[in-house]
Amino acid sequence: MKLYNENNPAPNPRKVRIYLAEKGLTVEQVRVPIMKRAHKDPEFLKKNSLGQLPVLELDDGTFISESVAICRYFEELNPSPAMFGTGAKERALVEMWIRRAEFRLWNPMGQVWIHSDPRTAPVVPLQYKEFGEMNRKVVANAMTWIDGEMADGREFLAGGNYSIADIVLLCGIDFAKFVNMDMPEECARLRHWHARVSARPSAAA
Ligand SMILES: N[C@@H](CCC(=O)N[C@@H](CS)C(=O)NCC(=O)O)C(=O)O
Repeated sequence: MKLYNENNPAPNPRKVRIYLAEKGLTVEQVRVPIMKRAHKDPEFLKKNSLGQLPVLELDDGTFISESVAICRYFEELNPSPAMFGTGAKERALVEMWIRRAEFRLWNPMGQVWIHSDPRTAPVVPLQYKEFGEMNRKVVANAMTWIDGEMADGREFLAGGNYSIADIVLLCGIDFAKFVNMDMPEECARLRHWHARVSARPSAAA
């Protein structure tokens, strides 16, 4: 088994590395340097036709893309400690927060990165700068909304237990900062949550 990976700041491979660290799992890793466009190499496109990282190669030759799907694969084989929730309610809440973090925060954050960041300009044929910049507000609104949801005093995003939903949000918040979108000052609950999850040794992955 091999994990095709890229170093930070690439946020999607980081999700898998944090997850593996939390589970105490080790997997052979192969670095695919994005800056050298190795992820668009015809050989790599055979592994993931979207040319994106991470990708997990199984011993039977199957390739699994999508960071959360890769984590889910490991979860099925290594259920403890549970990172996708236990029981119907917790599992549903974890799923709900993965999707909310992805749709509400990651999607607009990606549009800022693609459409208004000078570092992506060389590989984006047409940047819609105004659209990209507009999404900064959408990201800030998402952070403020999540901060409001945390007013119930929950310790982690989906409730009382640290989960993959926290990993998705953590990697999103940290990449947003890399694209100059830090958490708004007034988001004290979100900032406290971020400090807590960042203090876990896995966050260094
Ligand atoms: N939804 C995918 C997103 C994968 C993704 O966008 N990965 C980035 C690295 S963080 C990438 O490969 N970008 C290059 C590209 O999209 O061309 C996942 O969760 O794995």
